[in-house]
Amino acid sequence: MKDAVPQTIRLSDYTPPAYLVDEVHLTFRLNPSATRVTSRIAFRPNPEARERRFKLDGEGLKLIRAMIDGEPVTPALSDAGLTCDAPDAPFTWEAEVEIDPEGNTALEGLYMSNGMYCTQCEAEGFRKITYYPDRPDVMAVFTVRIESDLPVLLSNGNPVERGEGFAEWHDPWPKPAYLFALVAGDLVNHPGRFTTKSGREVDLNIWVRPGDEGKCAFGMEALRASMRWDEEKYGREYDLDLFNIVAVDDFNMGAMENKGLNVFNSSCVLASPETSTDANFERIEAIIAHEYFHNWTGNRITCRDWFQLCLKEGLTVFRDSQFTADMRSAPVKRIGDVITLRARQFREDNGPLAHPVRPESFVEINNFYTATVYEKGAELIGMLKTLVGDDAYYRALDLYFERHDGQACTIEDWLAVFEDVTGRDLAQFKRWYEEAGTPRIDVEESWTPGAPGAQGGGTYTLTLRQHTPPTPGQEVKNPRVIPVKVGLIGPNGDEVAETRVLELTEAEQSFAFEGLTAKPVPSILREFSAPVILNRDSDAAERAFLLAHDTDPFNRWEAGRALAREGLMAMIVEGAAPDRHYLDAIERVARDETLDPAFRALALGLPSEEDMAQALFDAGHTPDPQAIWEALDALKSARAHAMQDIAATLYDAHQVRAPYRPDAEQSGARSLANAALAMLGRLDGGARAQAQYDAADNMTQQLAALTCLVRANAGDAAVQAFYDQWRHDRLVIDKWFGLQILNAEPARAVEVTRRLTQHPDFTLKNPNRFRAVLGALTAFPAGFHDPSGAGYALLTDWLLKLDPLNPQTTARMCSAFETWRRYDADRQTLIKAQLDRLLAQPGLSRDTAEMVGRIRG
Ligand code: 0A1
Ligand code: ZN
Repeated sequence: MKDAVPQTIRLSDYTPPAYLVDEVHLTFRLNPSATRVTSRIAFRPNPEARERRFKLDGEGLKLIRAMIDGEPVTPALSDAGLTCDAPDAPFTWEAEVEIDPEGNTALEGLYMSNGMYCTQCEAEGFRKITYYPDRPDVMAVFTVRIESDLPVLLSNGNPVERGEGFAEWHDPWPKPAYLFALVAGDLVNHPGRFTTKSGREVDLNIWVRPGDEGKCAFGMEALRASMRWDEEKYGREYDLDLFNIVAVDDFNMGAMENKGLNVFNSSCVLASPETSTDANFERIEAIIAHEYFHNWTGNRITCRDWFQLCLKEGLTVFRDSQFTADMRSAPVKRIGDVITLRARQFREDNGPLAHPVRPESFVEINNFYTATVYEKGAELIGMLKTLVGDDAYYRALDLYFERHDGQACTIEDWLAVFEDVTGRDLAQFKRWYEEAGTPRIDVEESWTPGAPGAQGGGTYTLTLRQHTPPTPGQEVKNPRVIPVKVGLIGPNGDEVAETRVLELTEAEQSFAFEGLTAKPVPSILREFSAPVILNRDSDAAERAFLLAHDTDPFNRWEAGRALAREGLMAMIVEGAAPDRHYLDAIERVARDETLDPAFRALALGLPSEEDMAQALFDAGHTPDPQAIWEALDALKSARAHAMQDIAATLYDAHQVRAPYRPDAEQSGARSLANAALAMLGRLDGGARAQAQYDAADNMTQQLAALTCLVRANAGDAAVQAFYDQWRHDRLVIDKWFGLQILNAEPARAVEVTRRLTQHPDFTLKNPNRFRAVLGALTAFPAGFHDPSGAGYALLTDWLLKLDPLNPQTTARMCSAFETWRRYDADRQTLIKAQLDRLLAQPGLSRDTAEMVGRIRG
């Protein structure tokens, strides 16, 4: 257990470290239940320190001995670390501790996964390995010796020496302890090579368990592409002779950017056509890029403290989005990013867990690896780039790398490089980092025709008003600078004003477009140029017009989405029939051969249940998850009937005959064909899906067919066959668990989940498996929010079981309850009872207690 009284850590309390570290020598004598770690650390007083107290972080360590400059010392120990008298001059600290990797189910620090030793040190895991100033502004050069009979012994940096039963590593780049890594096991590697632009030869490896070596080729190519891209786009070159990636089955997050030794959740690196979907391939490519890009944005330049997390995460997410846009389709990537932003970040920003992109306080930092820090953090970089322009953006980045290489920085440092390059005052922009909440922009328009007979004398005026609702602990919000990209379309469908960036800086501001011959239709917030909610009264005809004519692909998609959402609202609130405008307009898009199939597939997507719940709530209604599901179901059926001819044509026309490739072109074709298959499955009882299932030679096709069969209630045999075929493959079986829940009838979802938690392959020890089952239930609102409260109780039962083993994953999963206040009184009572049940649990972890406490309010 961590400290008895959880402390709130505040940004305003930051003080520089009392001592700095120049060098660290670590020796690990690996043993599953009793690993010995000896450390030799060169400390020196920090001239910037405000007080001189020698204090080291440490958790769950058995101290065997400690020495300062060779003399034994007896430090004062606490749950959180130790303090000791120390010289006011440079000195050497030596300590030996014992730790228990096998008993470490929290997966932070040094732990074991299937017989392999592995570390996870971000954010504060290093203190579970040895006593150390475990804070990112203490950067040091590490030398590591690993003693073990295991065949593969890895750490950061370059190998120094390898002998019988040991290996020694040296990382020349000073780094904070959170980037330390060690891996030891019976592993095999998929090798590769990369020559940097200056001619440095770099050895690349992906290390996996024997049997997985056939699933590394795609990851290796993604790594090489990322290395090349960072050189070309940002001028950033790799800085060691070796880059290792390791796949591990038990991992709390997606992957980790440890210097020269990235550790990946195996679901985020292993890929093969037979076992991975197109979406998996795209995600793997993006995560490999993300971790690689951290080498400069995160590792070479790191964060001064954890409040600055968005400094590395927002920027790195932005960079990996640029990479995917370049590798694949930029509009498709943007649409996908906005779908996730709205689903995860808007949900967070409009509920009890709302916090600024740079939070001001936390109890447990692990609870702040959030959509707000990552995804909204990336949106902030995108806005900055829009405001200063591309050229200034890249000049500012050059200055950032030049000025801050080797440093631990803050958001102030980041904004200063933009101010210095552009001369622009970014004080107002900084509010985006400091104030939580999603701004709303209301739009009003007016049209003044030109004098009679005068061609092109008309003026169109847009008035934009911004306001941000209060968020917990922040009642008052100030106007922000919001870049709003706008273009205008004339009545005949031609663009009459190209995209221009309106800078909204006031609470209310008007922008005039002159020289127009007729009243245009505005296309506002093109490319989703700011993470805001845009409110504009519009009718179905105008939405359909933009869906047909907008030159901005994002807004074209957005028009279709709005049309669908408004039609669904009318179905739910007024009992209306499916909207003909929507059905006609979407059919035209589906038929439009000039459009990218991937775009058409996205346009055929419907708002999620979560989108609808938020939209209903914003419009003053109490969302009913079952009613939302039924409306979506009815619209899908109406659409399937209305489009049956075109669906069959699309399905046939987009079958991919060439050998499988996970690229944008093929995956776009498959996604359109599978969107058509889903429509046809509502009409043919799953006949086509069964044929596709039987013929499938890749996971994308197999899973799409299986999903369709389960939805059509015709999947029992295929579900069993799928399990029999893939029972040896953990990652595929995760999919098998999830799809049965996500595609169940809502009234059966809790029962199906409960049954699957009894399955012999279900385990609490593996976060992927836990998320595949319980996470699927929480991702299915109509099932999770069953009016009986059975979904809430089942989730809570399992959270209570997981918490003593793995607080981090438990705490993250609690966000399933974050929207509770938008539901009816009965559901609120049921959820509150479960939140109270969690809080009443003796010994509840700090992670979970903080999350539940914030959610409950
Ligand atoms: N820095 C990693 C993500 C990560 C964060 C925390 C972790 O444990 C608490 C593990 C990984 C990234 O952004 O990829
Ligand atoms: Zn990251």
